Amino acid sequence: MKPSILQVYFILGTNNTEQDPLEVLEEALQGGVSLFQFREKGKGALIGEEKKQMALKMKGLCHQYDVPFLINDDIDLALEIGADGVHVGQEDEPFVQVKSRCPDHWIIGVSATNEKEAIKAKEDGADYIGVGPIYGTNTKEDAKQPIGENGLRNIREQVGDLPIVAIGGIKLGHIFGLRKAGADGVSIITAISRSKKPKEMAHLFRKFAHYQSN
Ligand code: TZP
Ligand code: MG
Repeated sequence: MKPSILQVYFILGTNNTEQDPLEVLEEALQGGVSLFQFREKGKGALIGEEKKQMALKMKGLCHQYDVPFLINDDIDLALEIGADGVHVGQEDEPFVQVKSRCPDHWIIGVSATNEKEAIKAKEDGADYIGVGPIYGTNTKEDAKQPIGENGLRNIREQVGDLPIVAIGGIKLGHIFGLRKAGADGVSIITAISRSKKPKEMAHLFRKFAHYQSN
């Protein structure tokens, strides 16, 4: 996997926005996000057929813009609808088991909050790790203590060139520091999903991320 695909990694569930989630996603895609994850959990989350239909529509949109479509946790759904990969947390199905069920070409990511989890993810063959929460976040109810840019830097030192995306409370102004601390990109929910202008916001993220990579 090319690390640059992580530059602007947008994540969205239907309860992360007051607007129509499909409109928010389309705007984010127009703005230039590089990777997308459907993360449907928490209050009012869609389940069953409704979740599947939403996933199918989101996949369709992502593919119109040539952006890979990943699903959080739900490997069965990802297999059923032909997603491009999955992202799993530390509390989900063991990674090695997840990997054995997924097609070889899939992008498979794992969350890591500390060096031990990051090293294990690398050994197990993760394509990338989502490192965080870096800053405080209201989006994830069971989020751990923020690890800051120092926590990210320590993890980068341990995992060599394993692709890393930073996550948790990230705003535009954080990109420079996060790239410097070793992130290949930033993963964002709120800064785009609750923006009044998701397209413009996504575009700014892309512009900053791109600039930082040169
Ligand atoms: N994992 C760690 S923090 C987080 C997840 C899914 C939430 C990130 O959302 P936001 O709104 O960008 O802080
Ligand atoms: Mg999970």
